[in-house]
Amino acid sequence: MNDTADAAVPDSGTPDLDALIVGAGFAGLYLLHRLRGAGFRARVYEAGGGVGGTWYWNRYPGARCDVESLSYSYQFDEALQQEWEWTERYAVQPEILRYANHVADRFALWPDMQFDTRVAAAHWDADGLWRVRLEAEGRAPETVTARFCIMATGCLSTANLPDIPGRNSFRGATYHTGRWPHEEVDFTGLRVAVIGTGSSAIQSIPAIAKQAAQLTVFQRTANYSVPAQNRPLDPAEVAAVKADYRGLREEAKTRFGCFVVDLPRPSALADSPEQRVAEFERRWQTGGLTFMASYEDLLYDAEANETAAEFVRAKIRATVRDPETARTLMPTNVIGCKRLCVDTGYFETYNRPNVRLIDINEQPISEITGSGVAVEGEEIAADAIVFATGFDAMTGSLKRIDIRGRGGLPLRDAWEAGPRTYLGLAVNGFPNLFTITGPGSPSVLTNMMPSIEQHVEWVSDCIEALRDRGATVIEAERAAQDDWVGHVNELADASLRSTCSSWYVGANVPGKPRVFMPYIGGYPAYAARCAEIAAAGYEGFAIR
Ligand code: N01
Repeated sequence: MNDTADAAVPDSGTPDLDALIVGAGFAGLYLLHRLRGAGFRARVYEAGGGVGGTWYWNRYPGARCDVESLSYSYQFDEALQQEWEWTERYAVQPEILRYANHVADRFALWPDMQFDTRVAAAHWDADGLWRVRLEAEGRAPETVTARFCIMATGCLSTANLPDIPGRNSFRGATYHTGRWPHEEVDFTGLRVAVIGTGSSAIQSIPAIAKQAAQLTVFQRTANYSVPAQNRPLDPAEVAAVKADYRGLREEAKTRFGCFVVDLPRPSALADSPEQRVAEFERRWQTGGLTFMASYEDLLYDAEANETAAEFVRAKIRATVRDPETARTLMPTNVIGCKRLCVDTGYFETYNRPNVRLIDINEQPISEITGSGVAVEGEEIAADAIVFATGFDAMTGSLKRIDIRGRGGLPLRDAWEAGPRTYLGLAVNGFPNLFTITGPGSPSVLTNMMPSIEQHVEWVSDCIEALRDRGATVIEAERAAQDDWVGHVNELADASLRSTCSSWYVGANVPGKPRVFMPYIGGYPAYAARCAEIAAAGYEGFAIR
């Protein structure tokens, strides 16, 4: 840590808060608990009307986590993880939201959280404080000062709504999966159009198809999906995990994605075709994200990857009765390049007589009309349109806030060519600003809950360390940030994951710079590096 860098900051007086936290998702809740416990005056501001972050907004039918519930939960408090009862292998959205509310109750977080309040701007002032502008409907904007500003804004929270001509002329109801209404949406007897075939679409399409009179799916890129094989949790299995919850958590921390699946075999190409199919089939039957852990080289060797891709295509061919629909559903890109989807009855849904698939590469959408979706050659009548078109991932929620650092530098300008961070936690030019699971950290490539906990603990330990030595300002150094960005890019370039038009590289948002945003080296290597940097007195940070 470099104590001498940069000019001294004038005494700033007492701010309204030691730490201002943006967002009441799982990161914001734990930050508040942890910082308060360390004696800091912390407060959460949240645009939504309740806690839960992504699980507050993503209420679409079929929404469920595809990391197993016993692992997708906090581990920082043993009593909490012992007392909470998950009911299914993969928890549904309402259950995860209940869990978030339970955590807020259990740790008495409510008095220090303010809802329906959007953080519109955060400006670093010469006096060494963040001045944060809050906006709430029906109230005059308010400014709060804070020593530290912590962005717990989530990686997938700013909806991507494509600018399709005529979108606003549609007379029926429109929905975005990531902004689903709180009241129940009933599609019974309606003609529904779903645009997109990512994870949210793949979860919601089977549920919508059961209600709708007619469902038309507009697909731009076919997607790989594996069955969840969801089931109620067996009490004996839960008891076994709870008898040594710490053991499961510690084991997870040694794994790439920070959750435990069967260890991969070394190389798909080293096995015979029969052995390979047997291994893929075993993982397929186990269900979920374990499929991509079949072999170590699936994301590094195109030929190995193709063996897994072809296995999934064969499953689609065997499941979908109409050969033309099956062909359209078969992806041709690298498996795992876009986030692997996990489904319950997705491909089977296309065997229903009320479901139709349109490949918009062959029949492009020309416009949305008052009464439906017009593609080349025909208009598909619809009473409702569901945009399952994803998010402005990882940077969208940060760039939406007018964040200005030293010398008034806007974050939007600093990141014009793509996000640049040190460890995905801090940004040069933006002192005392932290980003939880920011770009440049493993985040979305891992189980988000332990990745959030690792960041929250690192940040709160860092703020405590500053207090202990009487320092008030910390800032990532330019050289350390450049080295980290270089390292993140180098790892991404070696992987097949960076080779397609995914939201990992920002390709889903027109005009967004193409940069592979998450750190691809896995949780263990990343967490070890963060710990080393802290142990070395916050190497790569200037502190004063
Ligand atoms: O979004 P997506 P999502 N015209 O970006 C298409 C997490 N998640 O909300 O692939 C037509 O994946 C787009 O097409 P293309 C998970 O990490 C987790 O589904 O860009 N189509 C794509 O098909 C996931 O990866 C869980 O060619 C357009 C779709 O819309 C991430 O969130 C559940 C279009 C968007 O897919 C995002 O998933 C759900 C346009 N103009 C989500 N623009 C669980 O844990 C976009 N598309 C269970």
